[in-house]
Amino acid sequence: MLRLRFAAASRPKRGETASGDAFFFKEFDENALIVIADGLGHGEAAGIAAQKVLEFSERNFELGVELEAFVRRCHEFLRGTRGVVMGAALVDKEKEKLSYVGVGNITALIKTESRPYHLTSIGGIVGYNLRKLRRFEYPFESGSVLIMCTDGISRFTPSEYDFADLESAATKILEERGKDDDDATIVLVKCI
Ligand SMILES: [Mn+2]
Repeated sequence: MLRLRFAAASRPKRGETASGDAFFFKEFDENALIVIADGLGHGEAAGIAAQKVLEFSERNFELGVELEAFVRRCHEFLRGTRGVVMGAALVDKEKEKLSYVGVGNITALIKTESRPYHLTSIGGIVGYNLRKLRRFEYPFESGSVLIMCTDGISRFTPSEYDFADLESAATKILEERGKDDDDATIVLVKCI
């Protein structure tokens, strides 16, 4: 069975105290659920929507094994808020597979020894308008790193970073690629 390492780095937009981004990581049974969310806009109202994603995830992480249902129920829970864009990934550590459901502008990819897999998102806003969800499956093997970012992180080439120390990699990417004019969050999950 795969073993996972997790690291994240996050900070609000310059001049703001509250962040509109949130992330969640939970291992249960042979699975791990990873969630990242970016509340529409920034500041307090965006933060309320993002915090609701955390609250939902903490209560319902076991629903992660049905990832579309997890995101759809989260959508219902967020109604009346500003809404979020979000990515939800479920790692099956036994089958060495990663399932992904992404809605809106979240960057997600798997860095492997050979080629990166870019994880596909559909359009929409969780809590506001959601089309039919699509779940994509990818191999997730020893040495692979899942990278998930909100759009407060500028595009970067993963091969330019060293993921041996995951905490340092998350901190360095946030420092070097974080945009001043948005909340910024990066989440890393590595298979060892
Ligand atoms: Mn953003």
